[in-house]
Amino acid sequence: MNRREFIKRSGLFGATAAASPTLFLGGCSKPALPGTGEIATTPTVCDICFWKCAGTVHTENGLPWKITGNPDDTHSQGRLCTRGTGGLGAYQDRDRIQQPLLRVTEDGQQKFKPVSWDEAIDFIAERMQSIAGKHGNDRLALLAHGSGGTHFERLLNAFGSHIYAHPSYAQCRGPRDIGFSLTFGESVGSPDRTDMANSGCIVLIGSHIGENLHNSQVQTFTQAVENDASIITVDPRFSVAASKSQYWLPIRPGTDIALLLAWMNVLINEELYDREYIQNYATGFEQLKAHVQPFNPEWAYLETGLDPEQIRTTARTMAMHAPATLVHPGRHTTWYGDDTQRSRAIAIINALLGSWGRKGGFYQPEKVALPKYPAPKPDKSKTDWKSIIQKDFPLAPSGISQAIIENSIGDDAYIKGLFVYSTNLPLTIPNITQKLQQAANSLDLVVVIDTLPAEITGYADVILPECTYLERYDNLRNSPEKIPSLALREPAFKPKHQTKPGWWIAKQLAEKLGLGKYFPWQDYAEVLDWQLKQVGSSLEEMQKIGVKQFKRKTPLYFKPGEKVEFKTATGKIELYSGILKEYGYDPLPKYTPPQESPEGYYRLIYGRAPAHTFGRTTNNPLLFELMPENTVWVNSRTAKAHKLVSGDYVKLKNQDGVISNRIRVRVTERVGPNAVFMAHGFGHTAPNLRLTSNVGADDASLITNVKVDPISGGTGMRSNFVTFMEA
Ligand SMILES: Nc1nc2c(c(=O)[nH]1)N[C@H]1C(S)=C(S)[C@@H](COP(=O)(O)OP(=O)(O)OC[C@H]3O[C@@H](n4cnc5c(=O)[nH]c(N)nc54)[C@H](O)[C@@H]3O)O[C@H]1N2
Ligand SMILES: Nc1nc2c(c(=O)[nH]1)N[C@H]1C(S)=C(S)[C@@H](COP(=O)(O)OP(=O)(O)OC[C@H]3O[C@@H](n4cnc5c(=O)[nH]c(N)nc54)[C@H](O)[C@@H]3O)O[C@H]1N2
Ligand code: SF4
Ligand SMILES: [Mo]
Repeated sequence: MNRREFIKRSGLFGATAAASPTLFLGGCSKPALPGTGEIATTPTVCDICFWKCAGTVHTENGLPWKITGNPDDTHSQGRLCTRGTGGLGAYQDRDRIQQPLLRVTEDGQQKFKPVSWDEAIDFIAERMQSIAGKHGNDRLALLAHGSGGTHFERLLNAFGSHIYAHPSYAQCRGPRDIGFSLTFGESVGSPDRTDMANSGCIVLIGSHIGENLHNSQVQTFTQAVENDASIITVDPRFSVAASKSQYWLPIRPGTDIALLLAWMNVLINEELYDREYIQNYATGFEQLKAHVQPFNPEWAYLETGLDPEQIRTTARTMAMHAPATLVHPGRHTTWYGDDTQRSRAIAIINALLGSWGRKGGFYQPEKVALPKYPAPKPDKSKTDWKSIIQKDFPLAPSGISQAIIENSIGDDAYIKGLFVYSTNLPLTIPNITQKLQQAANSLDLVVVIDTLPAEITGYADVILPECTYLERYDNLRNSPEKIPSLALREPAFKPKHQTKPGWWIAKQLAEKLGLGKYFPWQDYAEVLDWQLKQVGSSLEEMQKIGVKQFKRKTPLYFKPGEKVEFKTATGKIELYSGILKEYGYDPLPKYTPPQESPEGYYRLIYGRAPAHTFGRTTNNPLLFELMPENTVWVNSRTAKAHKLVSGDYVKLKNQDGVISNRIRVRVTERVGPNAVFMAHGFGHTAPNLRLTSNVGADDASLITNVKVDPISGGTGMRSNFVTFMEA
């Protein structure tokens, strides 16, 4: 009998919180005057988002003081963003999970009981072995987002399970990865390989750089603005980026493919495209040319609401600066369910402008050739799990998170045990809570590894408290980028309470399961030191410098006239995609008109706010202070019709009758009359997130109409509509 009650309330999560009344005193009765103590510094890699900026943690007498950016780091260029600067709040958060917790039933009621690490590890290992005995070793899955996920992936691989997914695929970059890979044979990667510092023209399709605070991307965008680059921002909302733009195109939501097709039509018919580049590198031009003929700017006007002359002028501006014109691929691209087609259209325009592999467009990234630590390698998967759990998406290169949940439901489900590392699924995957509950009822084991008592912990059998990034080693940062570099994250503090680093937890489990040979290190520092020594550095050196840059071995851009072999089926840039055709999809980008709003409802759009990363920082005491709650942006006409004024609390009701938590109104001209906008990450319901619980509204709860992209499996989130109710 596996019925798991969703456990909402447990006084145990923050049991000792009352003992530390202020944030900075850390229990000292008489703190030294600030500035008089002993200062120490430790290198870190910020983990408040996934841009991975390198920085330095400064402590005074061992107590937190500040985190600054490392000047030798290209991700931060010496400056952390708002959120990274508030990283100390993750360490100081009073609501952190303090010890392992096990689901028990006492007096007929399910609750979490604090247990020792030994007890927690024993319990998990036993359940894993029992699953393996009944169903085979390959039935465990991992959902992860973040640096420590690799340790658990290794653990499951060593055990014989290979099923995993990251929400950064099907809830984020999936369509873009496939769209660009199908076209250029490679995806855009992270950090995005955009050469904005050298661009003469930048086109942003929704990308709201400036609110989306990926650090060096904001800095290179700012550089482009300072260089007088022409910025063209396509966004139904007057975003921060729109305010820096030469052209703001307030598009009707969901009609971007119509605009992109019209731009192609102008570039091709006015012969503004890079003819030589297309001749040398691309295939399918004639098919593309024929395909876009009907889609002139007048046609696009009817779909997008954008002035045809403005569509022509912006296409000509793009061509004027080409190849130093970058049509930004965006990052969170799971919007309307036709997202791979939109990403393909963006890729194709970049090809027409000749910007892939060219200065001011997309550079060719390079990583440091860092050898792997010589530990035994787990065997490869014996089962083709993707063809079992996500067979409808044969082109998906990665695991699809919602498919893992769906394949965990029912007695016949393929997946029998689930590890969730650093991803808060109820706020992350739209419309998932009911399925999560069903999955939790079916699975033999649910392990959640988190730092906070987030909503996802309520579904666990065992909750394992990881220490924060400021208290642990992780893998060296080695990203594909312009200047290859390595960066070190090292503990600045001893882990608080009984929390432990991910690498330690995975190793304990492995040892208990008799898989210790896959984790032969005593301390993860050994792994890092060994790796660093292979490339002429050492842990000791990195402890001093934090970031080390390496010389590139490959050219940054294509050389003029260079023969390039693209990693596509034809070895060329595929304007027409033979693979899409072969699998029964449209080989050239197809426009699908968006779903219309029901009468009296407004399209719900969402995005980022500079002070927060999703829902992972809303309980961070320092960042909470900067932005305690989100607001719903409402156009003044809409506000008038509903008699709303700024500061009012309302509830939002969606097309399926789901009602949100209360949220304050912000009346503004910056969003059109047909849509409303809110920042994602608020409206937590977990009661032990004491600062943020029940504050603001959660966009995810209102996203019940999910449009799944048939190519990538991405969950399109923007076909939802809301109206206002009294709070
Ligand atoms: N409705 C809606 N859904 C979205 C989006 C949206 O805008 N709106 N955005 C999508 C995008 S682009 C993405 S990338 C995903 C992001 O999705 P997630 O990465 O799932 O985002 P969070 O909700 O921030 O969840 C992070 C979880 O990790 C925990 N955590 C933080 N630090 C650590 C740590 O050091 N160790 C461990 N073990 N846990 C830690 C936090 O407490 C939290 O529970 O969401 C997607 N889903
Ligand atoms: N501060 C901060 N920065 C972050 C993050 C964070 O949590 N906090 N998360 C990071 C992550 S993981 C990601 S993936 C990125 C996401 O950031 P981006 O990829 O830049 O943005 P999106 O979420 O795709 O788009 C949000 C914008 O799209 C606009 N929009 C809505 N509908 C439409 C439409 O139909 N057409 C067009 N053209 N625009 C539309 C919205 O008004 C909004 O301005 O941000 C990253 N940066
Ligand atoms: S962009 Fe900001 S939050 Fe993200 S890693 Fe860099 S400093 Fe940290
Ligand atoms: Mo994302």
